[in-house]
Amino acid sequence: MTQSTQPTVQLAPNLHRAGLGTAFSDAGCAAPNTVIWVTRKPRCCRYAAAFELSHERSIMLTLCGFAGSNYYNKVKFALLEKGAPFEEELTWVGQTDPAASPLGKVPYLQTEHGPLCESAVMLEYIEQRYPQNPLLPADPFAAAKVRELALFLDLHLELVVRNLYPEAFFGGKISDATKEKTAAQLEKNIAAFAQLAQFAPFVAGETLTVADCAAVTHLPLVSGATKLIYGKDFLAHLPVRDYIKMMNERPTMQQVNADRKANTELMLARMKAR
Ligand SMILES: N[C@@H](CCC(=O)N[C@@H](CS)C(=O)NCC(=O)O)C(=O)O
Repeated sequence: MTQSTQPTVQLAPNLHRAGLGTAFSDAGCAAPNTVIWVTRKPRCCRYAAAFELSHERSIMLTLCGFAGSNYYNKVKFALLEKGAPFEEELTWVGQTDPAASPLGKVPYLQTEHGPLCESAVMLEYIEQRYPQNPLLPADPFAAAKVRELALFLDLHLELVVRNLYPEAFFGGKISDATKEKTAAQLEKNIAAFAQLAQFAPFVAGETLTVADCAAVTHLPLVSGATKLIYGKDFLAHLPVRDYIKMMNERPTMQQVNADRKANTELMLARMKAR
Protein backbone atom coordinates (compact mmCIF):
# COMPACT_ATOMS: atom_id res chain seq x y z
CA MET A 1 0.00 0.00 0.00
CA THR A 2 1.35 3.40 -0.89
CA GLN A 3 1.56 5.79 2.02
CA SER A 4 0.87 9.32 0.94
CA THR A 5 1.52 11.98 3.52
CA GLN A 6 -0.43 14.79 1.88
CA PRO A 7 -3.19 13.16 -0.10
CA THR A 8 -5.57 15.11 -2.25
CA VAL A 9 -9.16 14.09 -1.90
CA GLN A 10 -12.20 14.94 -3.94
CA LEU A 11 -15.19 15.55 -1.72
CA ALA A 12 -18.40 14.00 -2.94
CA PRO A 13 -21.13 16.69 -2.94
CA ASN A 14 -23.01 15.21 -0.01
CA LEU A 15 -20.00 14.48 2.14
CA HIS A 16 -17.78 16.55 4.33
CA ARG A 17 -15.03 15.97 6.82
CA ALA A 18 -16.26 16.57 10.30
CA GLY A 19 -15.29 16.50 13.93
CA LEU A 20 -17.65 13.63 14.52
CA GLY A 21 -14.97 11.53 12.98
CA THR A 22 -13.04 12.00 16.19
CA ALA A 23 -15.30 9.58 18.02
CA PHE A 24 -14.42 6.97 15.47
CA SER A 25 -10.71 7.75 15.71
CA ASP A 26 -10.89 7.72 19.48
CA ALA A 27 -12.25 4.22 19.26
CA GLY A 28 -9.01 3.35 17.56
CA CYS A 29 -10.55 2.47 14.21
CA ALA A 30 -9.15 5.03 11.90
CA ALA A 31 -5.68 4.11 10.78
CA PRO A 32 -3.27 6.93 9.97
CA ASN A 33 -3.92 8.21 6.50
CA THR A 34 -7.64 7.72 6.78
CA VAL A 35 -10.44 10.22 6.89
CA ILE A 36 -13.90 10.06 8.32
CA TRP A 37 -16.70 11.05 6.03
CA VAL A 38 -19.90 12.47 7.32
CA THR A 39 -22.86 12.79 5.11
CA ARG A 40 -25.03 15.89 5.00
CA LYS A 41 -28.15 13.92 4.19
CA PRO A 42 -30.71 15.01 6.80
CA ARG A 43 -31.83 11.58 8.03
CA CYS A 44 -28.34 10.23 7.94
CA CYS A 45 -26.04 8.97 10.51
CA ARG A 46 -23.14 10.46 12.31
CA TYR A 47 -20.37 9.06 10.25
CA ALA A 48 -19.88 7.17 7.12
CA ALA A 49 -16.71 5.18 7.34
CA ALA A 50 -13.00 5.47 7.35
CA PHE A 51 -11.19 4.64 4.19
CA GLU A 52 -7.73 4.93 2.87
CA LEU A 53 -7.02 8.15 1.09
CA SER A 54 -4.43 6.49 -1.07
CA HIS A 55 -7.17 4.42 -2.66
CA GLU A 56 -9.50 7.41 -2.95
CA ARG A 57 -12.52 5.17 -2.99
CA SER A 58 -15.93 6.70 -2.95
CA ILE A 59 -18.77 5.49 -0.79
CA MET A 60 -21.20 3.33 -2.66
CA LEU A 61 -22.86 1.45 0.17
CA THR A 62 -25.51 2.92 2.44
CA LEU A 63 -26.61 0.88 5.40
CA CYS A 64 -30.20 1.76 6.26
CA GLY A 65 -31.76 1.02 9.62
CA PHE A 66 -31.09 1.98 13.20
CA ALA A 67 -28.20 1.20 15.51
CA GLY A 68 -30.44 -0.29 18.20
CA SER A 69 -31.12 -3.23 15.89
CA ASN A 70 -29.01 -6.35 16.28
CA TYR A 71 -29.33 -7.24 12.59
CA TYR A 72 -28.25 -3.74 11.62
CA ASN A 73 -25.24 -4.06 13.90
CA LYS A 74 -24.38 -7.46 12.51
CA VAL A 75 -23.86 -5.86 9.10
CA LYS A 76 -22.27 -2.68 10.45
CA PHE A 77 -19.72 -4.68 12.44
CA ALA A 78 -18.79 -6.64 9.29
CA LEU A 79 -18.36 -3.43 7.28
CA LEU A 80 -16.18 -1.88 9.97
CA GLU A 81 -14.06 -5.00 10.41
CA LYS A 82 -13.49 -5.22 6.68
CA GLY A 83 -12.68 -1.53 6.40
CA ALA A 84 -15.29 -1.20 3.66
CA PRO A 85 -16.42 2.37 2.92
CA PHE A 86 -20.06 2.94 3.77
CA GLU A 87 -22.46 5.47 5.13
CA GLU A 88 -25.44 5.04 7.42
CA GLU A 89 -28.94 6.29 6.95
CA LEU A 90 -31.14 6.34 10.01
CA THR A 91 -34.32 4.51 9.04
CA TRP A 92 -36.83 3.39 11.64
CA VAL A 93 -39.22 0.50 11.13
CA GLY A 94 -42.25 2.12 9.47
CA GLN A 95 -40.05 4.44 7.41
CA THR A 96 -38.42 1.83 5.22
CA ASP A 97 -38.32 1.94 1.44
CA PRO A 98 -40.69 -0.83 0.25
CA ALA A 99 -38.71 -1.23 -2.95
CA ALA A 100 -35.61 -2.00 -0.89
CA SER A 101 -37.17 -3.97 1.95
CA PRO A 102 -40.43 -5.64 0.87
CA LEU A 103 -41.17 -6.84 4.41
CA GLY A 104 -40.44 -3.43 5.91
CA LYS A 105 -37.55 -4.81 7.92
CA VAL A 106 -34.19 -3.26 8.69
CA PRO A 107 -31.40 -3.35 7.85
CA TYR A 108 -31.20 -2.99 4.11
CA LEU A 109 -28.25 -1.98 2.03
CA GLN A 110 -28.36 0.46 -0.84
CA THR A 111 -25.72 -0.24 -3.46
CA GLU A 112 -25.05 1.47 -6.77
CA HIS A 113 -26.60 -1.62 -8.40
CA GLY A 114 -29.76 -1.62 -6.31
CA PRO A 115 -30.91 -2.53 -2.81
CA LEU A 116 -30.37 -5.71 -0.80
CA CYS A 117 -32.32 -6.95 2.20
CA GLU A 118 -31.57 -9.82 4.60
CA SER A 119 -28.45 -9.38 6.69
CA ALA A 120 -26.96 -12.79 5.79
CA VAL A 121 -27.14 -11.91 2.10
CA MET A 122 -25.57 -8.50 2.77
CA LEU A 123 -22.64 -10.17 4.53
CA GLU A 124 -22.10 -12.47 1.55
CA TYR A 125 -22.20 -9.51 -0.82
CA ILE A 126 -19.80 -7.46 1.30
CA GLU A 127 -17.43 -10.42 1.59
CA GLN A 128 -17.30 -10.93 -2.18
CA ARG A 129 -17.07 -7.28 -2.98
CA TYR A 130 -14.39 -6.46 -0.40
CA PRO A 131 -12.16 -9.51 -0.09
CA GLN A 132 -9.78 -7.75 2.32
CA ASN A 133 -9.87 -8.87 5.98
CA PRO A 134 -11.80 -12.03 5.06
CA LEU A 135 -14.68 -13.11 7.26
CA LEU A 136 -15.01 -16.50 5.57
CA PRO A 137 -12.33 -19.19 5.20
CA ALA A 138 -11.07 -19.91 1.66
CA ASP A 139 -11.74 -23.62 2.02
CA PRO A 140 -15.32 -24.35 0.82
CA PHE A 141 -16.18 -26.79 3.59
CA ALA A 142 -14.72 -24.59 6.32
CA ALA A 143 -16.67 -21.64 4.88
CA ALA A 144 -19.86 -23.71 4.84
CA LYS A 145 -19.36 -24.60 8.52
CA VAL A 146 -19.05 -20.89 9.34
CA ARG A 147 -22.21 -20.11 7.37
CA GLU A 148 -23.99 -22.95 9.15
CA LEU A 149 -23.19 -21.44 12.53
CA ALA A 150 -24.14 -17.93 11.42
CA LEU A 151 -27.49 -19.17 10.11
CA PHE A 152 -28.04 -21.17 13.25
CA LEU A 153 -27.57 -18.05 15.36
CA ASP A 154 -30.07 -16.09 13.26
CA LEU A 155 -32.73 -18.78 12.87
CA HIS A 156 -32.55 -21.00 15.90
CA LEU A 157 -31.45 -18.60 18.62
CA GLU A 158 -32.33 -15.00 17.73
CA LEU A 159 -35.59 -15.64 15.93
CA VAL A 160 -36.80 -17.77 18.85
CA VAL A 161 -35.69 -15.49 21.69
CA ARG A 162 -37.31 -12.59 19.80
CA ASN A 163 -40.66 -13.86 21.16
CA LEU A 164 -39.55 -12.59 24.57
CA TYR A 165 -38.53 -9.06 23.56
CA PRO A 166 -41.94 -7.36 23.94
CA GLU A 167 -41.95 -8.09 27.68
CA ALA A 168 -38.19 -8.27 28.28
CA PHE A 169 -37.28 -4.97 26.65
CA PHE A 170 -40.34 -2.99 25.58
CA GLY A 171 -42.66 -2.89 28.57
CA GLY A 172 -45.24 -5.21 26.99
CA LYS A 173 -46.69 -8.51 28.11
CA ILE A 174 -46.39 -11.98 26.63
CA SER A 175 -48.50 -14.98 27.57
CA ASP A 176 -47.36 -17.81 29.83
CA ALA A 177 -47.90 -20.17 26.93
CA THR A 178 -45.43 -18.18 24.80
CA LYS A 179 -42.94 -18.19 27.66
CA GLU A 180 -43.19 -21.97 28.08
CA LYS A 181 -42.98 -22.73 24.39
CA THR A 182 -40.03 -20.36 23.91
CA ALA A 183 -38.14 -21.82 26.89
CA ALA A 184 -38.49 -25.34 25.50
CA GLN A 185 -37.36 -24.27 22.02
CA LEU A 186 -34.43 -22.33 23.40
CA GLU A 187 -33.22 -25.18 25.58
CA LYS A 188 -33.21 -27.53 22.61
CA ASN A 189 -31.65 -25.01 20.21
CA ILE A 190 -28.99 -23.79 22.64
CA ALA A 191 -27.86 -27.39 23.24
CA ALA A 192 -27.49 -27.80 19.48
CA PHE A 193 -25.70 -24.45 19.18
CA ALA A 194 -23.28 -25.55 21.92
CA GLN A 195 -22.43 -28.57 19.79
CA LEU A 196 -21.47 -26.37 16.83
CA ALA A 197 -19.91 -23.34 18.51
CA GLN A 198 -16.22 -23.40 19.34
CA PHE A 199 -15.34 -20.21 21.24
CA ALA A 200 -11.69 -20.86 20.36
CA PRO A 201 -11.52 -17.93 20.88
CA PHE A 202 -13.96 -16.90 18.10
CA VAL A 203 -17.32 -18.54 17.81
CA ALA A 204 -16.40 -20.63 14.75
CA GLY A 205 -12.74 -21.19 15.63
CA GLU A 206 -9.45 -19.38 15.51
CA THR A 207 -10.39 -16.49 13.25
CA LEU A 208 -13.03 -13.80 13.17
CA THR A 209 -15.81 -14.77 10.76
CA VAL A 210 -19.33 -13.83 9.71
CA ALA A 211 -20.53 -16.14 12.49
CA ASP A 212 -19.02 -13.67 14.98
CA CYS A 213 -20.98 -10.84 13.36
CA ALA A 214 -24.14 -12.74 14.31
CA ALA A 215 -22.88 -14.06 17.65
CA VAL A 216 -21.66 -10.77 19.08
CA THR A 217 -24.91 -9.01 18.24
CA HIS A 218 -27.41 -11.79 19.09
CA LEU A 219 -25.95 -13.62 22.09
CA PRO A 220 -26.24 -10.69 24.54
CA LEU A 221 -29.94 -10.54 23.67
CA VAL A 222 -30.39 -14.26 24.37
CA SER A 223 -28.70 -13.84 27.75
CA GLY A 224 -30.50 -10.60 28.59
CA ALA A 225 -33.99 -11.68 27.57
CA THR A 226 -33.82 -15.10 29.28
CA LYS A 227 -32.49 -13.49 32.46
CA LEU A 228 -35.33 -10.98 32.48
CA ILE A 229 -38.12 -13.43 31.64
CA TYR A 230 -37.01 -16.61 33.40
CA GLY A 231 -34.59 -15.19 35.99
CA LYS A 232 -31.86 -17.34 34.47
CA ASP A 233 -29.34 -16.74 31.70
CA PHE A 234 -29.87 -19.68 29.35
CA LEU A 235 -26.30 -19.26 28.02
CA ALA A 236 -24.62 -19.22 31.44
CA HIS A 237 -23.07 -22.68 30.94
CA LEU A 238 -21.24 -21.54 27.80
CA PRO A 239 -18.19 -19.20 27.67
CA VAL A 240 -20.39 -16.44 26.27
CA ARG A 241 -19.53 -13.78 28.85
CA ASP A 242 -15.78 -14.07 28.21
CA TYR A 243 -16.41 -14.17 24.49
CA ILE A 244 -18.48 -10.97 24.55
CA LYS A 245 -15.89 -9.31 26.77
CA MET A 246 -13.16 -10.20 24.27
CA MET A 247 -15.25 -9.01 21.33
CA ASN A 248 -16.13 -5.76 23.10
CA GLU A 249 -12.43 -4.95 23.28
CA ARG A 250 -12.32 -4.56 19.51
CA PRO A 251 -12.47 -0.89 18.48
CA THR A 252 -15.06 -1.74 15.85
CA MET A 253 -17.34 -3.26 18.47
CA GLN A 254 -16.80 -0.30 20.77
CA GLN A 255 -18.06 1.92 17.98
CA VAL A 256 -21.06 -0.33 17.36
CA ASN A 257 -21.88 -0.36 21.08
CA ALA A 258 -21.56 3.40 21.51
CA ASP A 259 -23.88 4.01 18.56
CA ARG A 260 -26.27 1.32 19.80
CA LYS A 261 -26.55 2.93 23.23
CA ALA A 262 -27.19 6.38 21.81
CA ASN A 263 -29.76 5.04 19.36
CA THR A 264 -31.53 2.91 21.97
CA GLU A 265 -32.07 6.01 24.10
CA LEU A 266 -33.50 7.79 21.09
CA MET A 267 -35.74 4.82 20.32
CA LEU A 268 -37.09 4.64 23.89
CA ALA A 269 -37.72 8.39 23.91
CA ARG A 270 -39.65 8.03 20.63
CA MET A 271 -41.72 5.21 22.09
CA LYS A 272 -42.52 7.26 25.22
CA ALA A 273 -43.51 10.27 23.16
CA ARG A 274 -46.19 8.26 21.31
N1 LIG B 1 -33.96 -11.83 8.66
C1 LIG B 1 -33.78 -10.41 8.77
C2 LIG B 1 -34.23 -9.96 10.13
C3 LIG B 1 -34.25 -8.46 10.28
C4 LIG B 1 -35.19 -8.02 11.39
O1 LIG B 1 -36.00 -8.79 11.91
N2 LIG B 1 -35.09 -6.74 11.74
C5 LIG B 1 -35.95 -6.18 12.73
C6 LIG B 1 -35.23 -5.09 13.52
S1 LIG B 1 -33.94 -5.82 14.49
C7 LIG B 1 -37.14 -5.53 12.04
O2 LIG B 1 -37.01 -4.89 11.03
N3 LIG B 1 -38.34 -5.72 12.60
C8 LIG B 1 -39.54 -5.11 12.10
C9 LIG B 1 -40.45 -6.09 11.44
O3 LIG B 1 -40.17 -7.29 11.44
O4 LIG B 1 -41.49 -5.63 10.93
C10 LIG B 1 -32.32 -10.05 8.53
O5 LIG B 1 -31.45 -10.90 8.77
O6 LIG B 1 -32.03 -8.94 8.05
